[in-house]
Amino acid sequence: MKKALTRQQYLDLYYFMRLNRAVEDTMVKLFRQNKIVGGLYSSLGQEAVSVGTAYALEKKDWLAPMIRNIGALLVKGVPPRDVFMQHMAKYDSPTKGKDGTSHFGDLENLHIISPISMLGDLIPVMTGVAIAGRYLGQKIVAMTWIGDGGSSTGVFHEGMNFAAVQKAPFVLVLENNQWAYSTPVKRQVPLENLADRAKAYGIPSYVVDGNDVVAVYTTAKEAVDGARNGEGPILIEVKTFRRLGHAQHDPAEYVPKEMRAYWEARDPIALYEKFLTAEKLLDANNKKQIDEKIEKLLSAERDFAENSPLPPAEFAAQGVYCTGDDCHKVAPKWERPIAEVTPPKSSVPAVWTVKGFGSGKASGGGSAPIHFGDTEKHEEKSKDTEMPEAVAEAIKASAQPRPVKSKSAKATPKKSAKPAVVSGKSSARKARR
Ligand SMILES: Cc1ncc(C[n+]2csc(CCOP(=O)(O)OP(=O)(O)O)c2C)c(N)n1
Ligand SMILES: [Mg+2]
Repeated sequence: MKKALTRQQYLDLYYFMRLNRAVEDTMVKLFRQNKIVGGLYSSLGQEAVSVGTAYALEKKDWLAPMIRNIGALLVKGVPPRDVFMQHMAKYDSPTKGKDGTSHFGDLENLHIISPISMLGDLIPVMTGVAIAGRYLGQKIVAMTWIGDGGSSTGVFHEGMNFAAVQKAPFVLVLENNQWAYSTPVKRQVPLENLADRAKAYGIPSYVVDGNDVVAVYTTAKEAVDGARNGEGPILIEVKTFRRLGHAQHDPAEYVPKEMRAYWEARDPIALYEKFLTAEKLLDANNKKQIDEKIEKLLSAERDFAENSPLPPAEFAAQGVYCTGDDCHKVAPKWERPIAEVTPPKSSVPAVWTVKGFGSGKASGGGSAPIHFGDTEKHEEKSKDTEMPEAVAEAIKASAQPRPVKSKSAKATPKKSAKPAVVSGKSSARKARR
């Protein structure tokens, strides 16, 4: 680990990793007390990924977490009580008790898009957020995460291709924790580095040690800066390990012992403490202060969550669907003159002209909508489209509108549409271990 950050940044990364772990430890206790509604997923051993990547974002940037990214929510500013209350389905939670995990967002202040359970679907959605931000002149970057398993869905590829061709300011963190449920990576992808998927879209990629928070942060920062500067989307593969089962129900006995031992010896928080101590950024006293700060905070947040009521039954049907302004205001926040991107400045001349269309006496002229009744008759006939006489007779007899022969509709584009070229700057780096 290289010393490249400010002391405050180093300590922030430490604090958020510790907070991430402590929030999840608290939820395991709540789960065992039967206070958690639904499943409970864990990011034990993956804290450096959520924290290091989200820490590279600015306040105005947007993120959408997956199940193992509670750390990213904490970095973005979500209070632990909201995470607890979501999992406990409490009335004061962001979804008012309508969800048992972290399916909540904050469009107004924190710029968080709610997770989507269908793996990969957040990729085109966040690409859309990134493009919308660019259109509105906001200079934002959008980020989301995907697992090794999720990177094999169709929508992953559609989304990445869309992001690449649009040069969207979008960063995708591919969290390779070696397992998708009980399937090891090698049994679902014939690649050593999942970052190589980026080559198919002509975008840059990185491979980074996901248990080294400084490496994760510095890589993510470079990616976020590049995306913000208009270089297009970037894929970061972080290599890490899912230390527990898929969720609380899964003892993960299928994980080889040696594999578990290897990664447990590389706990991201323990590794980072060693680094901070060696660099004289953390001593026993600072550590004690941080321990106490987290304990005090979580005890208050947990009390708040426990004291929040369950939702009253009569509210069950409310807030299920967005009902407009009384749900939330969705309005574009322009940060550039709207005239720059709206007609007449943005209007595009018609590309296609079709001889005869729109030139009839009742039409509005050359650019009028197609109006078959007024279309001039064209004499030439093409064998391919010529209608057999018997069919024509039958149509006439049934008084159907006169069919149009498309033979003379020679479409001439004014400008030839050039294929978009995306630079093939694929710079997969080896993991820095
Ligand atoms: C399209 C889709 N297929 C299947 C699932 C069910 N599912 C939920 S999580 C999961 C495993 C995901 O593994 P991975 O992407 O590696 O993420 P990890 O759990 O390791 O963080 C599956 C198959 C889903 N949610 N969406
Ligand atoms: Mg996985």
